[in-house]
Amino acid sequence: MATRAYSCGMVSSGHPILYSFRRCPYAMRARLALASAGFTVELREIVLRDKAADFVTASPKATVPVLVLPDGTVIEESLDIMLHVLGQHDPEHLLRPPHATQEDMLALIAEFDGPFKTALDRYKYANRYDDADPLNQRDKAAMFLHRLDDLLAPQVGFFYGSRPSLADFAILPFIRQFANVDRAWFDAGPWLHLLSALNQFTSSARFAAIMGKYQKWQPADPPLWFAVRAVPNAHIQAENE
Ligand SMILES: N[C@@H](CCC(=O)N[C@@H](CS)C(=O)NCC(=O)O)C(=O)O
Repeated sequence: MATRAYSCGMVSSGHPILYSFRRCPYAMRARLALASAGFTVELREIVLRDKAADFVTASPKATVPVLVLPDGTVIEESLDIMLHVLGQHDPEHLLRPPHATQEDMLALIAEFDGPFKTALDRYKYANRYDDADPLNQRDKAAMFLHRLDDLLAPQVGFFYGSRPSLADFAILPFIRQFANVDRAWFDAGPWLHLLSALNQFTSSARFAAIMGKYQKWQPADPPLWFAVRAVPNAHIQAENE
């Protein structure tokens, strides 16, 4: 895991600081892991077109999410944040699903962070890329969806068993992003298990709890505590009913 030390005296509360952006799927990953662990962090909402100086000082690469630990360690990759948080406390066993090893999950996540995300960006933001044909890119991204649909077929709802895992929470925010580019097209696709899993995820109490709306953080603001306590994961609730 790549971490950096940060010593500008910005960590004052004894709690980690999460620089986040509500709609960013990478930041959703971090918030989902923190919610699962039940950790409290100070949330600082970043506006990407007007990044706070403290955020850029903490992490010059300036992408969200960034987690600054009380000892000044800076974790600036979403997956590293998930692994760090769940490595400390993993009450829902996201790192140990019934039907996969951590290596299996990391391999799947790498496919979605790599070629799937490359195609997704060229589909969603085709005008930012020379020669990107959005429909061709949509087809490229869609090839990866069949893989997920096959994984979901035996247990309906989760990639690796009867409860969510690191892979579900790392990948589903990006499936949501892909689906929302053209929701009617996605909903008509041949990935019924994935559609059902996505709908279950986005309508869960857990997802609602990590999607709170916050004002842009200003240095003079009092700390805004992000602490998801006892919000059931709708998946687990359903399993126990
Ligand atoms: N590899 C990074 C990617 C994070 C990322 O690209 N986040 C986007 C927002 S969704 C961002 O901050 N982009 C910087 C910008 O738009 O200036 C991670 O996993 O955390």
